[in-house]
Amino acid sequence: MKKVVTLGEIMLRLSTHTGERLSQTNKLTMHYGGAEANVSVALSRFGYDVYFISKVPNNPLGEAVERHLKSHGVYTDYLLKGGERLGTYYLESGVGERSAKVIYDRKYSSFSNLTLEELDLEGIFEGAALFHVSGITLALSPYLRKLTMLALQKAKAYGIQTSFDFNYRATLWSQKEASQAIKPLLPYIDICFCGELDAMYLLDIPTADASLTKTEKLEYYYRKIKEMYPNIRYMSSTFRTVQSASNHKLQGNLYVNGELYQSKEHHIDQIVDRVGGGDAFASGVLHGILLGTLPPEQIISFAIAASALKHTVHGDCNVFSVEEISQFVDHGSAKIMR
Ligand code: KDG
Repeated sequence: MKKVVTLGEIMLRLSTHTGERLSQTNKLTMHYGGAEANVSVALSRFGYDVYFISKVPNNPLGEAVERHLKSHGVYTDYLLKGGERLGTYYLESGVGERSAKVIYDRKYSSFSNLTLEELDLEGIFEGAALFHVSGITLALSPYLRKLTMLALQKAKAYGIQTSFDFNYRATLWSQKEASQAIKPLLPYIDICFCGELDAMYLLDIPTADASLTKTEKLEYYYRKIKEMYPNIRYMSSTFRTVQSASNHKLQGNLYVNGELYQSKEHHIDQIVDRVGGGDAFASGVLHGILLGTLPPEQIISFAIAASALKHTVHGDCNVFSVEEISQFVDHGSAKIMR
């Protein structure tokens, strides 16, 4: 199967139970998260040989993380050991009108302290079909910004497709910092996950005419990005229509060869856990592109079905197979899987 390389932080996630605030709870549930780690797990489950580059502490938590990755078939050859601690985040569950809340505790993590000297990029990309990374990695340290640039350059030198998810997190860095870090990388990107807000606030594209529909606005932003970075072959994002806290509609967008392809809307009438929905979507798009034979309409339908299904299970990872997602493509509505 094709080889995929990713670079990012894997974190411990501790979530409160429904109806409990972090400040009052005495019971937390463990999961593992991290945008690129989630994509790695999904693509590995789809059958790819995924190599996850990261660093975790040499302690039982580092071991647990490695076991998690391996249990999903992800290769940990480039999972360095050492440093101070595993990045952690807390998820306070939302109820009704009260939204869920993410609280990071990831400063001084082993991954964020990774230095350029520790990782030899030589050989990692040999034989790979795709390298994927996200803006979260860039936000964590100046070293990781440099490492990401070097990795992208190396991947391009090997003729490998590259994918970048903006994944802007306002609690990690400012728009200005993100913009300055992301812009120089885009000339090395083939597949880009970004939406209207990324285009406006991180790429400084003038705001679309207010009279346009939301689809026309997205087409306008994607056209502008393509003018600035003609190397980007695919751009993709989701539209989310919020009906109520647990009831959303999701639609996928994929822009390729000057055309915007849209999936039908998936109606999720009982959201269990939204976290990782974007990574499940990105994995679906990447799978469609890596197959090399799927028309854009089918790529985007598969990706949005993968994301809708992710909303029905706890944890950050997409744990559905290609067959299950494919069967779900024609469903209008996502229900809890028991
Ligand atoms: O995309 C999901 C991620 O946001 C989640 O797994 C945690 O990587 C994470 C982050 O930094 O927010």
